[in-house]
Amino acid sequence: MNYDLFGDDTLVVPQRLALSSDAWVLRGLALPYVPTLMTALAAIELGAPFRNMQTAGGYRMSVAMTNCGEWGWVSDRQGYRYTRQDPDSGRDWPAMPPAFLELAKTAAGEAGFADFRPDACLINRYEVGTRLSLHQDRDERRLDAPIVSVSLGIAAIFLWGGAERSERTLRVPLQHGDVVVWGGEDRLRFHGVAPLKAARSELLGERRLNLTFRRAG
Ligand code: MD3
Ligand code: FE
Repeated sequence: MNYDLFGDDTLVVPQRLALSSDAWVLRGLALPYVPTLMTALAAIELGAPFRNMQTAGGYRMSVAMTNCGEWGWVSDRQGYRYTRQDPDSGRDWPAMPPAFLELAKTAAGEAGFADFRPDACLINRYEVGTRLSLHQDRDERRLDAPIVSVSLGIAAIFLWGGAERSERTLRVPLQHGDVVVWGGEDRLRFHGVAPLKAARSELLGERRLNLTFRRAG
């Protein structure tokens, strides 16, 4: 991938912001990939539609989710886990598109994590007003691998906490095309997404999509 987004020699120069020692915001890194990502997403949605999963407590998550790759993250009355098949259809999750893998590997490399080979991509869909409460990502078998997150559509405030739930959170605005990579000592930080404020994106309307790439198996 080159950074000549507009094909007229105008270069998109990604900005790297260190949130901490092992967490990076790569501003706009995903922009050149957007058309390819959208085509691939449409195909994934046909095979594995977005759904609002249940929690162990019986609530439904406000964020709608689906997956692609060898493993998919699911939540139901039994709790959280990764599965090889979509429980709604009984079929394997749609394969990880090559452009997804390339973006995830490139982003991880830019943040200093060589040889990232994700086998799971959780796709979150936020409507205005929806949120993701503070949590840790610890259902993956490989906590030594980083997680790569790609934001698309309307902006969100990402909540960046500490090692304990009670620690204060910083608010990090994430825009369309931004990529966040976190691993190492930041891998188990508490984090979440503040209720999405009303806005309109050319590409996605009043919505935000987030792709998170993980090494789950
Ligand atoms: C975690 N998704 O799916 S990813 C999730 O925007 C999830 O949909 C959010 O948390 C979303 O599990 C956030 C972005 C992110 C960025 C930096 C982090 C998560 C982080 C740093 C440390 C821990
Ligand atoms: Fe998370």
